[in-house]
Amino acid sequence: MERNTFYITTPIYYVNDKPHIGHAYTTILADVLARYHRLLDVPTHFLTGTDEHGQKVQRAAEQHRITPRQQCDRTVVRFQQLWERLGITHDDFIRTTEERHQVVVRQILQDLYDRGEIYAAEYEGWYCVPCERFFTQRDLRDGLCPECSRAVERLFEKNYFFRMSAYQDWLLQTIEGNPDFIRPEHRRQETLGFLRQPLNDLCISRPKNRLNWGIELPFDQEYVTYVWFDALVNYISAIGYGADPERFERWWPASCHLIGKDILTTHTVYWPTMLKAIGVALPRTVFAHGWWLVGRDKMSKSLGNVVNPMEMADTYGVDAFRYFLMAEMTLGQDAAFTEEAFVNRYNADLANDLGNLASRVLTMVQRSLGGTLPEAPAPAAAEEELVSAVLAAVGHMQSYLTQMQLDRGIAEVLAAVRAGNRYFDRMKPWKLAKQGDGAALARVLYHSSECLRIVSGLLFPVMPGKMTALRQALGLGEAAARPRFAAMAAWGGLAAGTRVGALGPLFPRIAAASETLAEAPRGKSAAKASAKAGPEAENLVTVGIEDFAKVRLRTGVVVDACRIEESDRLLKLQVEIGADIRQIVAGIAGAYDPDSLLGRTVIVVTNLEPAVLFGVESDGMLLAARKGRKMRLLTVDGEIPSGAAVS
Ligand code: ME8
Repeated sequence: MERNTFYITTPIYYVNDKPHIGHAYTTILADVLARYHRLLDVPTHFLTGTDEHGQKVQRAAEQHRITPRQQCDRTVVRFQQLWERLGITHDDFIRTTEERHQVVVRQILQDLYDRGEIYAAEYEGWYCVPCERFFTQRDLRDGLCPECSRAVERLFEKNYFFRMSAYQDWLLQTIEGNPDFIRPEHRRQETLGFLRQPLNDLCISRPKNRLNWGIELPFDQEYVTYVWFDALVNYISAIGYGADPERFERWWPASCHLIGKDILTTHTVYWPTMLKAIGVALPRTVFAHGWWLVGRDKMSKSLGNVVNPMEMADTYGVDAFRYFLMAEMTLGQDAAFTEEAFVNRYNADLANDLGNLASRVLTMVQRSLGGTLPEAPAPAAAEEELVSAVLAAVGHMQSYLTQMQLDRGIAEVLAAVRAGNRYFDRMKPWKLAKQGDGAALARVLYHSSECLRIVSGLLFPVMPGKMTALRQALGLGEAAARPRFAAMAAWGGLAAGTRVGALGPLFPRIAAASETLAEAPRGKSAAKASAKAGPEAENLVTVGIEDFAKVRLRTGVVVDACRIEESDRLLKLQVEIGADIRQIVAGIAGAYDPDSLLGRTVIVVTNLEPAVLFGVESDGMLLAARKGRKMRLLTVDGEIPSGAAVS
């Protein structure tokens, strides 16, 4: 990040099939990194695209009984539509069938051929069709392809070779002397290990009688270019190599080629030697991320476990999907995708922590301050923990970005969100409102809003849609969709008089599959079933004392209560439970006026999973007795402090 430009690339994806979660992951990650650099005011160029030549695409076309060109044109749209849906902000999308790319590939081939860097030779070796790669006998593992463990074919043919072996020592030294070139470190070691074995020359051609879907060699019409020798060039052809020197100089060398660990050798051995041969500087970093597994399995069509990113975005929303992928994977390691993990993280981080803070703060600014922020009061001792957690998150996010530890940066921001919730609980603004302490109330709401301003900016690259909505509600106007790191690093950015708007639930809680099942018996059919079965049916389920003991019951005192506008059944309560204040939504509006509840002692289930009702978070449940329409809250028989255990 010490450079003044940031050029990031994704692999260009094969158009043999529709995109899956792996493609979505790399592209979202590149998008998040690009967006963070824009927040830092670093001129950024983000390239993605499609790899349209080669055997995989030709095979897919044959299977679909269409031409390779049709295969490309049909499939590329699926990638482009997905990127649009996922909010990807690439500056350029390159297709290797475009003329601007093919010209450069031909130019490089001719140049290398003219200088003897490419030569013709009879080749005999093992060829893996799906991987489109040749292997020597020594490379094979148990006689199978070392990459995909499938059967290999013996091939004899004339081909063209790039003198890659000549660069072996140079490449070893370069990688040894430049720890940032391949990241993370264990991938650097993997390439170094590979390079300590003899390095062969690279076969860069395919005879047309075997494969004709590719860029024809400029010096032999009987051959097309090996798809990798064509594809890697996209990183320079797209930014004007050989055509627009000024543009090329502006962006090259790339700051980061982001790749999956599957394509390490091509990017850290083939590509640097190709660049060296044409006299072009190496990219600063090739970063290889880990693999998304589905549970414990590799994702594969045959296992039928391929995760469709479009479906995830449709079911859970684009931002939540982006958030999960970024927060869950420690960059460089593998991660497991399960919907259960997704729902758990969503509910914990987004519904309970961030969504809760946003809804509490915005609602109170509306209700108690008429939606207008006061003059910025200087933070005092009470705000110390909050301000330092939030500003520390800004610093951490910046340094974790440089270290490519995005998940850690996000964890720091979530820690700041939790500090925001703690501050709110500790300062009890609803109490201040009741007591009519306007100055103290304004101060708490200002600082809570300020916390939201900064954390929403920090999370903007990950969840641009939701964070823009939150920032718009915070009255940030133009800056809502264009946060800046510089503006986040200083406390007090919200101007006095800022109009704060209402916002629906940002992240409504998702009911986990297990909860849905647990809820089922409460439905109509269950009620009917138990009515038919008679009163004794109620006794069918018995629980042991150890099960009953799992339910945590505490006394609480209602300190604030109001109606929920859209519902005539629900009240929103703030309940003090010992040192804690919980927001609880209770279906008691038919039986109690809000004001009549203030100061009452109630019994609260405190370890129920939080839920969102009518967009309002509810963290606990009150106990009540009911018969028909009549309902009365459970309370205690005499004085006892809030927070007392009930058993
Ligand atoms: O290799 N987890 O294209 P490709 C995480 N055209 N990432 C995954 C993944 C998974 N399970 N599966 C795939 C090619 N990816 C070449 C690249 S570049 C000059 C040419 C991601 O369509 C990951 O980024 O097979 C991986 O490197 C890429 O998809 C491979 O995509």
